[in-house]
Amino acid sequence: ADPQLQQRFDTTIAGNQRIEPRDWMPDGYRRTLIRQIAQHAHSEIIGMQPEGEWISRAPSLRRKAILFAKVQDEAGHGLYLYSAAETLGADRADLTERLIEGRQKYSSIFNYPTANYADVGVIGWFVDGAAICNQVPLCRSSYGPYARAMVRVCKEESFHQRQGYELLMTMMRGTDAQRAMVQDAVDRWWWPSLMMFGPPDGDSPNSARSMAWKIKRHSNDELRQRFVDMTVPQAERLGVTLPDPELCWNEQRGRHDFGTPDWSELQRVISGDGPLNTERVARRRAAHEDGAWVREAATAHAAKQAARARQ
Ligand code: FAQ
Repeated sequence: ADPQLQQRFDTTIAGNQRIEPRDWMPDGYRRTLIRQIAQHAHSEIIGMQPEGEWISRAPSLRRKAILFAKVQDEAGHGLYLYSAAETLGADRADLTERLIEGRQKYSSIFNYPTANYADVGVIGWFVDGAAICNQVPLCRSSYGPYARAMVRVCKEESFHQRQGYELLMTMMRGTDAQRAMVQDAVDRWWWPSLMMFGPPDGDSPNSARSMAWKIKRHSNDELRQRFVDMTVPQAERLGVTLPDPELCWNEQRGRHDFGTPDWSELQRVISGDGPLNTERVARRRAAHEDGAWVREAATAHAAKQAARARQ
C-alpha cells in the first residue's frame, strides 16, 4: 500500500475520526467490515423467523400489531445493513446467495425454536437486550455508514426490548401457568443469549484486529459481562430466576460472577448443527425463490422506464 494513504488511514483511526466509503482503506479492513456487516444483516433477516411464526397466533389484536411492527423493523435493519455493506463494494444479491448456500454466517441465537408466546417476550428482553449491549458501542465504530446505521437500529432495538419486558410483566401478573411459561422460556433462552456475544476472548480470532481498527470497541467477554450486569436486576424485578447457580454479585469487582456457557454448543450451532439451522436457511431460500418474479418484474419495469427516458 502507498505509505501516505496508510498513514492517513492510521491517523484517522487514531483520532477517532470516521472512515468513509471513498477513503482509501486496507483490504483487510474492508474484508472484515463486509464479513461483520453481512453477518449482522443476515441475522436481522433470519431473525424475523422465530418471532414471525407467532404473528398469526398472537393472543390479542394489540399484541399482533406490536409484533408486526417489531418484525418489520428487523427487515428494515437488514436493509440498512446490506446498504452499508454495498458502500464497501459488496453486492447484495451475492450476499444473499452466500447466506442461502450456507457460506456466510448469521447469529447462532436464531437457530433455537420458539415454543410459545412467552418466548416472544423473552426474545425481546434477552435477545434485543444483548443486541443493544453489543450495538450501542458500534454507533462509534470507525466505519461511517455502519456507525450511522447503528444509531437508528439501536433506538428501535430499545423499543423492542421494552415491548418484550412489558409482555413478560403482563404474563407475570397473570396465572401460575403463565408465570411458569415465562420461567421456562427464561431457562431455555438464557445461555444461548450469552453465546450471542461470541466465543470467549481467548478464542476470538478476529477481536484483536477489529479492536485495533476500532470496528469493535469492546471485547466479547466485556460486552457479555455488561449484559449480565444489566439483566440481573431486571430479572429480580420481574420475579424470575436466571438458570445459573454460579451467578452472584462480586463486591470486589463491582460486577456479577457467572457460570461458563457451553462453548461446544456454540461451536456446533455456528457450524450449522443447531436445532433449526436447516429449517431457517431453507425458509430463507424459499422466500428468495418465491420473490424471483418480483425482482424480474422490477428489473423489466426499470428497463422500460430507462428506454422511455432515452426517447
Ligand atoms: N453466532 O472472532 P470472533 C440482531 C463467529 S443481534 C454466529 O469473536 P467477531 C437483532 C464469528 O463471526 C445479532 N457466529 O468474531 C435482532 C467468527 O466467524 P468468521 C447480530 C458467531 O466478528 C434481535 C467466529 O465465530 N448482531 O440480529 C457468533 O470479532 C431480535 C469467531 O468469532 C451482530 O451481528 C454467534 N453468536 O465477533 C434481530 C452484531 N459469535 O466470520 C431479530 C455485530 C461469533 O471468522 C430479533 N457483530 N461468531 O467465520 C459483532 O459484534 C461481532 O461480529 C460478534 C463476533 C461479536 C458477533
